[in-house]
Order: sequence, then C-alpha cells, then structure tokens
Amino acid sequence: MGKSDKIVRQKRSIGARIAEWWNRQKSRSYEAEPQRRVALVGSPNVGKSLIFNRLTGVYVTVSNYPGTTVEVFRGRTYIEGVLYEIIDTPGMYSLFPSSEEERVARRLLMEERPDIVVHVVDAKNLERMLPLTLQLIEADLPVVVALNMMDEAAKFGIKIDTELLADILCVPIVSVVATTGKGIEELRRVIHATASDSSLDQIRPEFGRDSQPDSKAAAR
Ligand SMILES: Nc1nc2c(ncn2[C@@H]2O[C@H](COP(=O)(O)OP(=O)(O)O)[C@@H](O)[C@H]2O)c(=O)[nH]1
Ligand SMILES: [Mg+2]
Repeated sequence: MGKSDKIVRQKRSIGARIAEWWNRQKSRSYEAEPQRRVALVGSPNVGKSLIFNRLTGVYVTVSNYPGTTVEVFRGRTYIEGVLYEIIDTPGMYSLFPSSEEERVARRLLMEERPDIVVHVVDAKNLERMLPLTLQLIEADLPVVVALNMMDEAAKFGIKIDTELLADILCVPIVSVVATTGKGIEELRRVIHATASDSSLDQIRPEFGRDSQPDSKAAAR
C-alpha cells in the first residue's frame, strides 16, 4: 500500500468518526428521556405554536393524540442542562371541553400532569383569557402565564401591571412578543426556576403560607 493510500484511508476514518460523533450529538435529544415536561395551553391564535417553535428549535415530532385525529406537537430543549419536553396543545377556551380539541388538551393536562403549564394569553384580550387562567390554577396545575402579543397591546395603548397581576394570581407572569422573540429567554428562565422549586414559597418569598390569592382584589 502506497503512502498516499494510507493518508486517504486515515482521512476517511477521521471523516467517518466526525460524522458518527455529529450524529450522536444530534440524536442525543431524541434518545434521552426528558426529565421534565411543559405544556403550552391557551385559546386558538394566541401564539402557542410560535412560542413552541422558539422554545424547541429542531427536535420536533408530530402525532395524532391516541384515538383522535387531533395533532399534538412535541419538541425538546435543554434548559441549564435539563432536558425538557415541550408540548404544543390544541387550542382550548375552557377546561370544561366542548370540542374534540379541548377534550384532548384537557386529557393531556390531567393524564400527563406536566411539570409546568404555560398559559399563553393574548395581552390585548386579557379579560377574555383570565377565566381559563383561574380554571388552571383552581385545578392545581403549576401555571406560568406568558403574556404574549405585548407589541399589539402597546399599539392599542393597553398597559398591564404585570407585577400586580402576578401578586393577585400568585403565579409567575412573563411578557412575551413571540414574533420577535422578546421575553423568550425570560420565559425559559422562569419555567426552569418554577419547575426546579416544588415549593412556591421558595421562589417567591412574598407569598407566605398564609397569603392566599386575594379574590376581592382580582374582582376590582
Ligand atoms: N404581533 C404579534 N403577532 C403574534 C405574536 N405571537 C403570535 N402572533 C401571530 O398570531 C398568529 C397566531 O399564532 P400561532 O402561533 O399560530 O397561535 P396558536 O393558534 O396559539 O398556535 C400568527 O399569525 C402569529 O404570527 C406576537 O407576539 N405579536
Ligand atoms: Mg397552534
């Protein structure tokens, strides 16, 4: 075997090894079992799928929910080294289902019991969105509110006191503009912080054990 043959063979084997390494990197997220699960919920056209795409990137699968024709998208992402599965659920207006989509969304929440439920809401129609937020909280689901479409709300001159709203609801609230990606990093941070602390008291010391959501303030 000539010297040049040897070099070609060596090069090939390095190339093959790099390709093998790269494929392993790519499949790492598919093969590993996700450690935590996050469901994005909310009514249709609030930006769930756009936020889903921003959170998950390329690791996405789609399948029909068992026994239905409703498609559910599942993607994966690492947040600070922890592998999360993100689920884009069908649109729902209420936890009390009146359509097949809503039934699937409800079953996803009740049967899979995600570690975090991100309620995506349209900031310019907040009033119409809050009843579902309250239902999710009352169902004892670990809610984070993504206040999406803040750009459009601003155009309409709508100002939202997110701190007061977070105080009333006792859940974290993140302002997002899914079209530009504004707030997505903060959303990832809040998802991870909330999922990492099982006790809400630890993350949000201002909500002590005896401080309950103030329903009178919420109604005002
Ligand atoms: N201006 C603006 N448009 C948005 C924003 N988020 C989503 N949209 C648009 O709203 C529409 C519905 O978004 P989509 O992600 O499909 O909503 P889904 O039905 O909840 O999954 C799309 O046309 C998006 O481009 C946002 O933050 N600002
Ligand atoms: Mg969608």
